[in-house]
Amino acid sequence: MKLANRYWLSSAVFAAYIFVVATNNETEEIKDATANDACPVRLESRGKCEEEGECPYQVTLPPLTIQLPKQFSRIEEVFKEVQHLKEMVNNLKKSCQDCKLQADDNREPRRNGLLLPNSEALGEAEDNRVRELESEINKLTSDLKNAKEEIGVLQGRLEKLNLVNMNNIENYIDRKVANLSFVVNNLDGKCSSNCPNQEQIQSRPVQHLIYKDCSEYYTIGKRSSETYRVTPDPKYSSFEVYCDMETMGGGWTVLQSRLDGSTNFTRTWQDYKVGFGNLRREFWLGNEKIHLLTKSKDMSLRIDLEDFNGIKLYALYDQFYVANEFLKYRLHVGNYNGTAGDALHFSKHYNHDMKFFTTPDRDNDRYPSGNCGLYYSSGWWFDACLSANLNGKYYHQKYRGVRDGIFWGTWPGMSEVQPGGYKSSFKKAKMMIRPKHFKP
Ligand SMILES: *[C@@H]1O[C@H](CO)[C@@H](O)[C@H](O)[C@H]1NC(C)=O
Ligand SMILES: *[C@@H]1O[C@H](CO)[C@@H](O)[C@H](O)[C@H]1NC(C)=O
Ligand SMILES: *[C@@H]1O[C@H](CO)[C@@H](O)[C@H](O)[C@H]1NC(C)=O
Ligand SMILES: *[C@@H]1O[C@H](CO)[C@@H](O)[C@H](O)[C@H]1NC(C)=O
Ligand SMILES: [Ca+2]
Repeated sequence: MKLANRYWLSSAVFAAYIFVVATNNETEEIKDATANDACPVRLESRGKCEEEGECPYQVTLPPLTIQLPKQFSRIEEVFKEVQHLKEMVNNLKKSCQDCKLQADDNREPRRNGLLLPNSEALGEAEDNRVRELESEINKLTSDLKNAKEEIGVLQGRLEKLNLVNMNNIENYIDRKVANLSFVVNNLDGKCSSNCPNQEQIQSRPVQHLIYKDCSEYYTIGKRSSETYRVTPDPKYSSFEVYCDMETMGGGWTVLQSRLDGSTNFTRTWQDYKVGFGNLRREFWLGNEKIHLLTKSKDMSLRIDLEDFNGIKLYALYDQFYVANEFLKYRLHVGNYNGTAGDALHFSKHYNHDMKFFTTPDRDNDRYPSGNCGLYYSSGWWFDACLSANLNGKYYHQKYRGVRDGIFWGTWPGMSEVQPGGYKSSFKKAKMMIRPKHFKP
């Protein structure tokens, strides 16, 4: 109701103003016309009337009284009212802006509703509420700061706990494994001495059927590098492997091969577990098979690398064992010898020995805030993250960006920064094993 009233008043004032202007303009035009008519009464005595515009004259008009409609007497009143309204509107506008700022900070619907201005007394109340809200917000802000600090402290403690637990678990597992190996060795010894007949019966017919790895095929005279069927543990089924019968005397069971990029090595835990690719070209034999092969005998690992300049180097490890899936296919590698450098034990901070296997979908690495397998598109015994990764992407030449290619950190010139940020890759990589005491 009040609003409508105000609107009517403003309109009336506006109309009146227009009217006055129009009147003034008309009056002026009439005056001009009168002046242009020029000298209705002329005083000729001075004779100075030749020059135009300097004509002295005198007009006497009868007294004039204009009767204005009585509403005009209220004009002053109306102006005052308008002034008042204007001030009010300004006040409301100001308090409304405050409300808006407040609302942006504090999205509480109930408060928002109350902030709609609808009386003059509201201005002061608003100011008070604004101050109240301000102090409330200040309080909340400092509370939040305290909470954040507390969270930081808790996070730190949690990380410490995690580390402690992890170390405990690792130590526990190591002790258990050592114990189990000890027990198993004892049993083996007992069995071979207590049950010689049984073993002979078993081994005689078996000898021609079961070959544990490529070295046994070599021993029976096989000399061509080919795929052969091996049975490293009679409790599990046999499987095909590729045998290298040439390198350093031969008898090598090949675990991994890269040579042209025909096989994608960005794979899941399951793929790395059972193996993938083509045994005659590029492949990963499979962690389960690698475990069985390295469990049955003490194995040496040989890694052969060739870069795009035709340089060929190798790394030989006298000790190589991959644990079972329960132990996340943990790597045990040691006693380096060779020409390519010991990139698996690069430094205290980059050491792949005793690390779990990690794939893009299974994070067992030592990098707390991410998955190295995902970042480097590979399955590998990542530390945090790598000084070697033979399962990286296959690049046919130098590449830029993330160092997710095939990588061997101790390769000559590998760690030097190349112009343009280029990284070198490898043309060929191969991993293969042979019994430690094998003599070709
Ligand atoms: C009178 O009217 C003319 C146009 O009609 C306008 O240009 C002029 O500004 C007006 N004068 C006044 C004093 O309002
Ligand atoms: C292995 O474990 C058994 C039983 O848990 C225990 O009696 C034995 O002393 C342990 N041996 C070693 C070498 O820790
Ligand atoms: C390899 O496989 C991954 C995962 O399936 C895929 O994202 C990627 O594009 C593949 N790379 C190539 C070169 O095909
Ligand atoms: C490395 O291999 C070479 C050649 O087989 C041998 O002479 C040398 O003793 C080996 N070194 C070690 C540390 O095993
Ligand atoms: Ca991680």
